[in-house]
Amino acid sequence: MRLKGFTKKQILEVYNNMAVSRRLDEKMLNLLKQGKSFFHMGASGHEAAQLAASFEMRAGKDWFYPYYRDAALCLGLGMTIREQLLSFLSKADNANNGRQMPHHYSHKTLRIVSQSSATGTQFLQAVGCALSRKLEKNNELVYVSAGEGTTSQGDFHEALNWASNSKAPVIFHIQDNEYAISTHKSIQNADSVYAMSAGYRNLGRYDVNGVDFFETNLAFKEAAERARKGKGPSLIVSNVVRLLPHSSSDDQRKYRTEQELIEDKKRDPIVILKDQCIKHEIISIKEFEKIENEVKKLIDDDIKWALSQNNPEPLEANMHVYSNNLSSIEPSLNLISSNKIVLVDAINHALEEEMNLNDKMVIYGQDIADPKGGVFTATKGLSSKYGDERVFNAPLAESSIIGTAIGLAVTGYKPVVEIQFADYIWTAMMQIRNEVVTMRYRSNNIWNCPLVIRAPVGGYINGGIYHSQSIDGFFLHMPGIYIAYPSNAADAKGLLKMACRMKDPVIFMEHKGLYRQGYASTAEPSKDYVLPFGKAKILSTGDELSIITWGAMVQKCIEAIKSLNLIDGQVELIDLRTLNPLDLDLIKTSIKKTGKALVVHEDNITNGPGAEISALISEECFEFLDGPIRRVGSKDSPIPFNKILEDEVLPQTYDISTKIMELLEY
Ligand SMILES: Cc1ncc(C[n+]2csc(CCOP(=O)(O)OP(=O)(O)O)c2C)c(N)n1
Ligand SMILES: [Mg+2]
Repeated sequence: MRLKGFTKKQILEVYNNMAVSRRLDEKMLNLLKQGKSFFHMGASGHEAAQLAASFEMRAGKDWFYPYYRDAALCLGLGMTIREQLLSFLSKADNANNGRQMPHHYSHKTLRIVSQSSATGTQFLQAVGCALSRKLEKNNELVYVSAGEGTTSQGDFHEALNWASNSKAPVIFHIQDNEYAISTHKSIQNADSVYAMSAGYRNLGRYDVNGVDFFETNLAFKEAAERARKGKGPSLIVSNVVRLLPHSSSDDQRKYRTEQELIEDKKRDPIVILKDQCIKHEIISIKEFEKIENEVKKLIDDDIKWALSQNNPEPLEANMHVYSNNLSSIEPSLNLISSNKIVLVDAINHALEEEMNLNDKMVIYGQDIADPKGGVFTATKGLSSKYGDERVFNAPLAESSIIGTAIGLAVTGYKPVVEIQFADYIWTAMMQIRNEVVTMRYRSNNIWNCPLVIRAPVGGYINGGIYHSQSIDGFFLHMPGIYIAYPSNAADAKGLLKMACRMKDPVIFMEHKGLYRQGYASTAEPSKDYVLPFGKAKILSTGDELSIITWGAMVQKCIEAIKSLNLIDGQVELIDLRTLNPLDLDLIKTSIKKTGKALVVHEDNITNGPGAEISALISEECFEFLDGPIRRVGSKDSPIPFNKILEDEVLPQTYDISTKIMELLEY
């Protein structure tokens, strides 16, 4: 006997998961009252919609980007009660080891990718993951979910745009419980989520009664079939009820009427499934009760077990920010020829060589494909040579670029993406700050996204406020991402090749003013010139003053030193090459010899990289200092367009030479 195509056994299995999810909500709230945990977000009311989804997806084969309310989905995929309890109690577990809040799911074997708390970041990552499934030409699907409030985020619309345009095999599941904490959807959205998404070609759309398991499941069946046949993504809006407050920190009686809460209870998906089965005489009340009693006993036993498990070790609190897999091997310099190449061509050749080596490497960004090959031509020829599946233009949306790159990277691809101008990286900052740099840490080293972000930075090109910015200060503050900032073509090639092979995320800063400069050109190193990160280079040795610099300031310092007609051996000039890792050992050795330090950077002074480097020097080398640590950097101002004004704001040779003399004479 079947009900709507489901066998009794199948329905009982679904019911069992519903009952587990509901009982977990109840018991977790009890544990919270007892002070055993500090935060809870319930799935009560959403169970049918989530299990309708998990029923159609293949655990361990398809990919999942659930949100915090997806407890029942995860149970449906095979996550155990114990796993959910360990996370809830913040115990020492494999999934996050006390790093992430409860209900932020992560499970490697079930392909549930670690989730952050930022609402909406998951959409673009799911699209990236789906793009990687397309590249693999397999029929794996990607599930991503969120509440209706989260569809106000720009990332949601960016994700629909890219997924629809590329027919990515992804199912967007919006669980519409009408509220985003206390804000009703009538205030949140211009129209229903279903109506708002009407304009996307290739997007299948479903608006279903999400408290009805069978109706919702039908939508997932169709959507999964569509995606597997290559017809494109789908959006399923499940209209559900939120039977609990938003979280354990919320009291919904403050903003919802009693009558409304009573009406919601009438749409309880568990009661509805039971009624359907009893009415059609497929399952009896007794059989349901038997399951409920078994579930209660099982959960009680598992709670006892979970409470007795170990807490995380304090010494592990800052483990896994990085892979700790850095190479320190300095290669020998073999030159291809003695002809010089410009820095932008060195970048191009590094990319070309690495694409050739790694068929999982993909390159994309705005205007990077041929015939243009990037606004600075860094990627010229690459789409022609490697095809538009591996080298392609992205939409004009930086969050899309980084978000999808995360999704590609977690599946084993190596996205090397371009942000056209670093000045426009800010719309991707949520993805970078809350996703890229935390992925390894928050998943206790289970997931990682070692992508490379190439970002043309810097001024001196008459680029004005929005084509001149330095971003090193912001990135240096962010644990979890390495920073390269080469000053010449050979270093750029060697460092970028290394970045393409690293196990951690890298931001690769390319100074636009150096791209075609004669002084930044060098003879081209061969394919095996792969430079380790964290190894600074001494450009001239000296014993009276150490100048610590990088990027475009290297040449400015060379010019400043020259302008002073100093005796050889007075000034030691250090090009850091990478800001993270910072070669503190070399800096210390130099200052122990010279006793004086000048840090020169293009970024502005306040909270610029020089602040941190100076602090480190004063902490580590205080006894060796014979003078104050000095800094040269931009004025604390936007960078104006007019050359006369630009010169005023950006550091000039004269500013550096003045500080050199001041310190030499100190
Ligand atoms: C970017 C961001 N802004 C704000 C928050 C705080 N916050 C967490 S959940 C939430 C409401 C989400 O509502 P909805 O998307 O409808 O999902 P629901 O909780 O109703 O299932 C808010 C505002 C957050 N986590 N991330
Ligand atoms: Mg909601």
